[in-house]
Amino acid sequence: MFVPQILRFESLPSTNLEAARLAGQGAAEGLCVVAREQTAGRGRLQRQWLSPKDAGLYFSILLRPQLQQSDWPLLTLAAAVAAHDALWDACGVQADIKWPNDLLVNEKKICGILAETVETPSGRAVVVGIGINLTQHAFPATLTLEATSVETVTGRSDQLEILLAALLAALEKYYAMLNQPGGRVEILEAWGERSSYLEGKVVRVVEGGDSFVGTTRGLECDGALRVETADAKIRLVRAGDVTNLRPELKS
Ligand code: BT5
Repeated sequence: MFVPQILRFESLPSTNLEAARLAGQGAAEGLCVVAREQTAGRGRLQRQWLSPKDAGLYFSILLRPQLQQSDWPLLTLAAAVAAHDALWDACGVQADIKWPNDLLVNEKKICGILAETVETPSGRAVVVGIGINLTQHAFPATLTLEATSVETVTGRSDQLEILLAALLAALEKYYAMLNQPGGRVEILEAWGERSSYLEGKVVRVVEGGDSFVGTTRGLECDGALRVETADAKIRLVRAGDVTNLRPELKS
């Protein structure tokens, strides 16, 4: 369990960077950083997360997990489950989870999650950063092809505070679940119930310089995605990008 402590900023380069900086100064588990805009919002693999002013929730939380390091990937799955539930509870948005932790509506990204480990004087910690789009007016045209927002789905963009409250409640719930005996399995099940990517999805996987096509076949107990290739072999994906090759776009 953690006790949330929320620090709010008008503008930051990145809420993850600020949370990591404070972690280095000894900040406690549960420290949350929220900014109205990010000038250098970060995605995975040095990619960018567009974070225009008041257009989304830009949030990071510091965790100091007692879990075995090998279970830490489950933290990002738990964060995806929490963001999924928060979007539903606060905004009535039903999202799909794309492995490992993108949230999509109609195949477009509404939420991205970036978990980063940080070395601190009191041990290794994790900063989990979550970006949720509330509106996409300020996005360049190229991004509107791949991104969506709460406003595009529901017509409303004014739910930042209730979304934040729902996100904190859900993070507390699933973090506590993960820390209980048997919690790993429960998180994997919760993830599977919310993701169309669990089983039978034809995907392209890009991992480092490698790229292959296959069909998803569930998760390993550490959260790796099992993908069956044309030669009936199972490959385990731990760090790649996964794309649906047969999108069924709704209006
Ligand atoms: C992610 O990376 O999806 C992780 C994003 C995490 C953002 C949060 S915001 C709070 C915290 N502080 C940070 O600095 N970061 C975290 P990735 O899977 O690499 O996706 C990045 C890609 O998504 C980009 O290359 C674009 O194609 C696309 N993208 C950029 N901005 C977007 C947005 N606002 N909405 C949807 N897609 C976006």
